[in-house]
Amino acid sequence: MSVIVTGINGQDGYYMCKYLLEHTSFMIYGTLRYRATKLTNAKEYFPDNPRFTMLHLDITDNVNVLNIIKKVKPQYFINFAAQSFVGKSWDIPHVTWTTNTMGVINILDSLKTECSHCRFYNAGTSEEFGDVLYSPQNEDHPLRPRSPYAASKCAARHIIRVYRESYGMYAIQGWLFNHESIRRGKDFVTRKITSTIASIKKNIESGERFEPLELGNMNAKRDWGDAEDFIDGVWKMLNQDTPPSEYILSSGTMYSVRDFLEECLRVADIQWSRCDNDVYVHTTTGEVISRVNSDYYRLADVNCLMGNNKKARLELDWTPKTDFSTLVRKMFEHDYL
Ligand code: F7E
Repeated sequence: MSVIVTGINGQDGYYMCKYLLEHTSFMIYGTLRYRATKLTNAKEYFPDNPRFTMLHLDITDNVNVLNIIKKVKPQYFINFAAQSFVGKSWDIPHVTWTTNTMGVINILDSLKTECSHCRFYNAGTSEEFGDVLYSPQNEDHPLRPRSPYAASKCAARHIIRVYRESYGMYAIQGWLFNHESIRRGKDFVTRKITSTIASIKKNIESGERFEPLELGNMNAKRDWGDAEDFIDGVWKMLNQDTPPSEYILSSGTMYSVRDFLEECLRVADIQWSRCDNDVYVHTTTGEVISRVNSDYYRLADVNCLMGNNKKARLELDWTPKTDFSTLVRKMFEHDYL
């Protein structure tokens, strides 16, 4: 019995493999695109675990997808491979679409032909709701994407439904609201804040000068949860009695980028005052800790997102465990070590 998890270089792929190794007895095939990464690096991920195998897989190559599915014949296929950086998706719309939409078609079609009993999960996103009509958003909220990234995920959602309904496949795409961890990439705003504030804190302590943190839209509000909590919800979504349903996973709370920064400064015990235009100044030295740089603004941003996770709580018995302050503390403390 085996599971394929794509995108193990990313936060979600890694935590999914970890969860499955701890909670199941399946053979886990974790995949990542061929770059210069050697497969022998598998040891870095799950040292000496005989149930973990690392494979190269590029989901944009349908031959590659078909061959891996023929070889592994998985019971579950969990796709976290994606161009997941919203801000970058305007610069690389083709890569975004090819990976996030065409890649999904490649997987669906190979599963249909070679492994139609396999249960398929694709990573969906709150970004699909985009220009929201009401808050909190539930599963019935219309899809109103604001970025090439979000549009690619909406298209994937539609084609997954088409395959589910046409071929009777167990194929679903949950809506995951923002979820963070110590493995989050440093281009995403949460980890950018915790890693930069951690290094500023070290500079303050050693009496050295520092470069300020630079951020974009401070008013953007997001529903930030803990990635490890969400992985459990994904596995529950994959193990429903058929026919499967699609669920929102979210913390159900909403904070602004400004709130995240201020919470991180509190956790770091850095004394600050906020001046006009969101300039944050260190009280003792007068140095600028953080300021706005319009280069980080998006062509169209989603102003606020907050998920209603009631359906997942009731039907999947899923509950997010980590609150906002705990999440910020966990990420900051890791980066400060
Ligand atoms: O931005 C604002 C930015 O890049 C959050 C991905 O996992 O979650 C993630 O997408 C907000 C936006 O995440 C900076 O404008 C301000 O409003 O951390 P982010 P995201 O775009 O919400 C969803 C659910 C996904 O599916 C995605 O794959 O923060 N913001 N200043 C900034 N954002 C960044 N990155 N950098 C800044 O300096």
